[in-house]
Amino acid sequence: MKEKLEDIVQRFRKINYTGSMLRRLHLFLLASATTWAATIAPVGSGGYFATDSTVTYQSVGAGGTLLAGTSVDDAVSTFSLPFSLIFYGTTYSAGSTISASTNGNLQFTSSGASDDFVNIPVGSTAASVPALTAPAAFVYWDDLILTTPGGGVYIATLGVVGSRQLVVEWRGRRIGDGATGQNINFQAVFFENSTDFVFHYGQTGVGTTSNGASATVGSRRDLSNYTEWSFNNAVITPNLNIRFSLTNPNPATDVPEPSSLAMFLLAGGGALALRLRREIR
Ligand SMILES: [Ca+2]
Repeated sequence: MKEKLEDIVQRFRKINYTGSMLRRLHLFLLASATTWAATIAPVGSGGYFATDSTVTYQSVGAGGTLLAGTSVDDAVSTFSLPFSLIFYGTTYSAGSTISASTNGNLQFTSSGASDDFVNIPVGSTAASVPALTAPAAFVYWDDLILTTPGGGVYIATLGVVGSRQLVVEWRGRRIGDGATGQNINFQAVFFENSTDFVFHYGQTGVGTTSNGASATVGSRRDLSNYTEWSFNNAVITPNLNIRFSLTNPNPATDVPEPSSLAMFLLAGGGALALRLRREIR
């Protein structure tokens, strides 16, 4: 039996509503399920492309060894590399010494590193005090204080010989944030037999200085060759993972990849509309 025109109109409304909802759902999923992968190119030559992703943060926990002298405010301590690594084309052999500042950066020098708490842009010619001139990884350069319970810089070597990871983890808070407990932790990770390295963030603070709003993030060989991910910009959020690589892993930058589920739903909405057009003819 043929449907009455009224019934067809009712079905049209219902199907059209469903299609509209699917389109809205698709847009929602596109916005929420998309993993943005942006790449920032280096300034100068021989530098690192920095690309972000989201990876669940994992503290090294008890597996880390507290670096002596770092459970304080504004200090530098040195440690020995467990394996050879290359930073900006220079090889630092296993056993060689580099420096960690409690204010969130690594400096590839065995002496004279800076504990400056006033972060400046990666490529700034303004002088740090004391001078910060060595090649550096600015993991989260801010005025941190690592006197919180369990605070400090921790070193861990993970994995098996040949594919080990060196993890340097900071635990503390941003000075002046009104807190007493740890609300910042993050890592720099270096890989044996790879020139890549990673910055990874767990807790990223509280209040107006949180999420990198007063921090410098990037890497630098010198003032002509560097990569600046961010400066005083609240873009450093929990689980952010930034990989530094000598080659661009992501030539088509800033293009979000829709999830397959969203594409499926979009296709579903289109199929409904097609069916609708057939039915009302
Ligand atoms: Ca400090």
